[in-house]
Amino acid sequence: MKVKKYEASTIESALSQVKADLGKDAVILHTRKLPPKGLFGFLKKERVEITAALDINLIDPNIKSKLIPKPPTISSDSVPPRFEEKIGILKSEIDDVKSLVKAIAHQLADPLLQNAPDSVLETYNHLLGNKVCEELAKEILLSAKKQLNKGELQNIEKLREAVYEQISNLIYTSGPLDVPKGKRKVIALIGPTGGGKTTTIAKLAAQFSLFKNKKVALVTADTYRIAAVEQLKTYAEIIDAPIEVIFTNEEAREALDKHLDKDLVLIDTAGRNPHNKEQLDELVDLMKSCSPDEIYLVLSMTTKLTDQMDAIDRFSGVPIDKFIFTKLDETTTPGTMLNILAKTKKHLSYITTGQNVPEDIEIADSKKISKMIVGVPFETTEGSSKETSRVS
Ligand SMILES: Nc1nc2c(ncn2[C@@H]2O[C@H](COP(=O)(O)OP(=O)(O)OP(=O)(O)O)[C@@H](O)[C@H]2O)c(=O)[nH]1
Ligand SMILES: [Mg+2]
Repeated sequence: MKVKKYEASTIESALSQVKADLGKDAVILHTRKLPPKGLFGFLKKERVEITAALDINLIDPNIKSKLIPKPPTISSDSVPPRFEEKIGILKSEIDDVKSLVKAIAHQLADPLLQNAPDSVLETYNHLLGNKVCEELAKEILLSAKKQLNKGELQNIEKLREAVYEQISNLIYTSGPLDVPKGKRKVIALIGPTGGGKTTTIAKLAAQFSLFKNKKVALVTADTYRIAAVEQLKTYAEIIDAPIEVIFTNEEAREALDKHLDKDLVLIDTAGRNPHNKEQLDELVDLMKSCSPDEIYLVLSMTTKLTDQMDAIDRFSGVPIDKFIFTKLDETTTPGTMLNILAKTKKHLSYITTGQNVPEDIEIADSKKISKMIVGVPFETTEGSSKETSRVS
């Protein structure tokens, strides 16, 4: 039952309103005269009110069709998707809506983003898209905002430039591995499995021996897989560097004693599962036996941030000096680097950008990484990159 009130100056005009709206099946429930309203009501005419009702099941189909929306029609030539497909589509649409609502809620709740110019929102969303953490993205924007006047803030170019500066300041880099003459340097690379340790050792060994004329020796503690030893042996042969394969901590010490005359000794370690305590304890013992001058944690940038932070946490039993970030060529989320460096305040030494030995390695450059995050494409063929890749 649908009940409605109609008001007009005459009963006829009220009735015609009822008929036009509810049709000829409408039932008049009540009529009454309305007294004139207001201070000078006595000067105005009376009005009429009709209360009419309609039983939706009895009404004229023409009127009913106007009152009840038709279900959407499916064209005969469109094939309805299968149930699972429909569910899949719905799920992804729900996910989209959820993230949109989340983003809007954040933007509404945050004083920085509330009523912010489009340039700020666009840059914020860009940073999030590159996987910079929300809090960090806001901090960066706030600092950038302080550098700009109102007009500059609305100019996306100016804002991005300021954001670029802020990000550069948050990326701590160590510069290249320092290998002074006459003082042997021992470096160990550790990290989760498959991060690129062995390939990076080969790149560093080749760069230092071929381009810097340093006397390099390799030590591998990765004896779990035959292939791992073979992998490093092959590189050692190519660059004509001695290689020691060590099974025990005692052998590690002996191997290092054998190469006191070298400029650089690079120790490759087996990939460790960050959740395997026994493996991590072994690594801690090995590092104590070797006592390298510097320990580098190698992390692949194709790994999720939560897994990387978890690995950093679990490897913290080993005194890590610096990071090497690998597989930059494969990542679409360069903001991850910033999150790690801003959070840990540790220095980044090298980045690697491909599988080619020895060329796909560069000394970490905060400005270049900042460009990647802010949106300028990563220029691996930039004029100076060949020079910087020579680990000088
Ligand atoms: N795309 C790309 N692939 C890389 C890079 N560095 C290493 N890789 C590849 O990643 C894979 C694993 O590299 P490894 O050097 O064997 O990694 P690892 O950390 O020594 O592995 P484990 O010893 O098993 O822990 C290989 O296929 C490498 O060619 C890089 O910068 N970019
Ligand atoms: Mg390896």
